[in-house]
Parts: sequence; structure tokens; C-alpha cells
Amino acid sequence: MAEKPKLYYFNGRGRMESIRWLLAVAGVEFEEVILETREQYLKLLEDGFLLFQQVPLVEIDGMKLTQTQAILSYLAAKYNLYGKDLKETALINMYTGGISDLMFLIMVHYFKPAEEKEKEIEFILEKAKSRYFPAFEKILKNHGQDYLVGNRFSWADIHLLEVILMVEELRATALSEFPLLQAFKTRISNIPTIKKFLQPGSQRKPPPDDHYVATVKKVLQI
Ligand code: GSN
Repeated sequence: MAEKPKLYYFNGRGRMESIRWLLAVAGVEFEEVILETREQYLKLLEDGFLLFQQVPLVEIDGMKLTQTQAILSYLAAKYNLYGKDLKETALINMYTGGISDLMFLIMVHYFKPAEEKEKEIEFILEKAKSRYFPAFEKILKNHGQDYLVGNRFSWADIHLLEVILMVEELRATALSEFPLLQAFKTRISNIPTIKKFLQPGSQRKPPPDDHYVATVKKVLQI
């Protein structure tokens, strides 16, 4: 039997969280190596595991993969969540690219000084509600299917649900003007592997706290 994928990252979401989501939703068990110290990171560098001296790192199928996008594309293709042809894959790339841009805004705001955070949250919510959510509401309306691409479940659906939940953590009412996204959220959350991942005790990480931010800064010396 193939070994379980091994994920090297901090004990928090960051760039690894979408990888955890994809694996969990595909029903794949994975192991995690949690980086807590500078020494662990330096050891990975010394061993030549980090091509560009960066994490996330995922050991899978005899490869040591870095670059989040490359890892996600590999997993999406491997687990049949990447469309039925090149055109569907292009749409999935376009949709997930936009979602990742919004996720990145959320991810980095946790690292901003406390006095800038409120303003940053308002900026993120404004972008979500005026740019990203209307785009996906329109896609769902025009496409008229349960899923974003084709008529089957894909990585785009997983990624959209992940970002919806991230935005709702910042403002619980964020979806109030987007009825199709509300229905999408309910539908996708009920897919058995997702339902399981959303329950306590799964490998899903909580929103970043001060300890997580301090650990990342300490390990990377940033
Ligand atoms: O998407 C990717 O995996 C890369 N294009 C960027 C990865 C990256 O920036 N990793 C950071 C830590 S995770 N969060 O942002 C990292 O390892 N930074 C150390 C460094 O020296 O760049």
C-alpha cells in the first residue's frame, strides 16, 4: 500500500490548509510534521527538501513537492477533482485562482499589527462582497448546476466552500445577499467527507491565533 502523504508545515492553516482540505475531501489519510522550531526548518533546508527554501512541503508518491499550486493541482488531478477535459480544468484553475487571491488577503491579515486589523477586515469583506461573491453567485446562476464546473463535484467546489467559511469567520452575515452561495454552502457541506472534515476532531486547523503567528515568525525569522 502507498505510504500516506506527509505534510510539513506549522500547526495552523496558512498555505497548507487548502491541501489538507483536498486530501480530506478525497478521503485520503495524511500525516503531519509540525514545525515548531527554527532548527526543524534549518534541517529541512540542509537536507535539501525545500527547493525554494519555503514550505508547504508535501512528500507524496516518492516526490518532495513544494509550491502550493503545484501540490494542489497534482492532488486534484490524482483524485479526479480536476474536470473532465482541458476546458473544465482551465475553468477550475480560473475559479480557484480567484478564490486563492481572496484567501491570501485573509491569510496575511493575521500577521498585520493589531491596530490595522479592523481596517483590514473591512477591506477583505468589501472585496469578498463586491468582487468575489458576486462572481460566484453569477457563475452558479448561469451554470444552473449543483457544482461550479460541469455537473460534477470538483476542487473548485471545495475551494469555494473553504473561502466562504473563512469569510464567515470574519463576518457571520457575509453571505446574506447571496442566496445561491448560501444554498451551495449547505449542499457542499453535506458531502460526507466534507461533513466529517467540518466536525471537531478532524485535521482541519482553527483560525490563526497569536501563538501560531509568533511561531511562524520565529521559525522563518520574519
Ligand atoms: O505558494 C507557495 O508555496 C510559494 N509560492 C510561497 C511559499 C511561501 O511563501 N512560504 C512561506 C511560509 S508559508 N506562508 O506564507 C515560507 O516558507 N517563507 C520562507 C521564505 O524564506 O520565503
